[in-house]
Amino acid sequence: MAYETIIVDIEDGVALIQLNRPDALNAINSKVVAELADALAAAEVNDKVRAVVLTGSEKAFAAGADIREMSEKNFVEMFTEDFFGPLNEAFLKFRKPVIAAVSGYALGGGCELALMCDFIIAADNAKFGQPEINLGVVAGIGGTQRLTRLVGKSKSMDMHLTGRFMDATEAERSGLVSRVVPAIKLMPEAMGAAKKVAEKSQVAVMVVKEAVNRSYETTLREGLLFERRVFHALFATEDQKEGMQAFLEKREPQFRDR
Ligand code: DAK
Repeated sequence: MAYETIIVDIEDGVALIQLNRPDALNAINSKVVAELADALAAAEVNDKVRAVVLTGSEKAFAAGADIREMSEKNFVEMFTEDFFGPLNEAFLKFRKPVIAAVSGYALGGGCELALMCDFIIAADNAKFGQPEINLGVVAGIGGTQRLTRLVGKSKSMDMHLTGRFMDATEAERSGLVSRVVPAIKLMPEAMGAAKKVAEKSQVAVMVVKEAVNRSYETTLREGLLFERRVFHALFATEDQKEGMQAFLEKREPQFRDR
């Protein structure tokens, strides 16, 4: 599929997906939703892709859902089209790791898009916010849920109720992002992290993603059991034998995803 609103490049096991609507600060419209969902589905079945980096431009990761497109819609249209539903589903289904590389604005649906990724690396000029309250609505693709789990109730309420923006330092302090780097170093940092992940055993990588995500869905007791069982299961792989043998032989492991 030829894309209009995103650019996809595959390099060294990493698919770099860049939002490409610079005139609208990468606002997410239905075309972006469809193209992102398609790119993820393609990445899932492409053996050359072992990790994904999702990014925007220097000024904006994404300034939210496209207000122009949304403004005229009524309830029946939103509901029957399940506006934004396919994007959420595409991320929930995607089993390889996705790193968000955020520079500039990540607002509303843009912040929520970053939150759908497995972790966020931010440039020092990043600004996160859930300003939907200013438009007379509420976050609708995970903000009230995912942001709250990451930063806690008080800060999440503050963000959603006041619509204020959080800078990169506050975002890192609050656990929203995993690293902050100077803007100029954002892409090397994110691509470097993704390439590092791409070198690991893909089976183990996918198990890590499943296990960490499971912690949001279950009790601690069940989560601990799930983790222990998948740990046991990895002893059925050649990569576990190789990884441990390589350590003992003081060499780099050669994983074969088996
Ligand atoms: N949508 C459409 N166009 C946008 C946009 C957006 N979200 N954000 C910016 N743009 C456009 C501007 O209209 C402008 O276009 P032109 O006027 O040049 O044609 C261009 O991008 C540059 O923007 P500015 O001129 O405003 O640039 P500034 O540097 O002055 O300001 C800003 C940057 C990011 C502070 C400002 O653009 C801004 O406040 N943007 C809106 C931010 C926002 O409110 N985001 C939240 C949107 S609501 C759901 C589905 C979706 C959602 C919820 C539920 N369900 C299905 C359940 C999500 C909702 C949202 O995300």
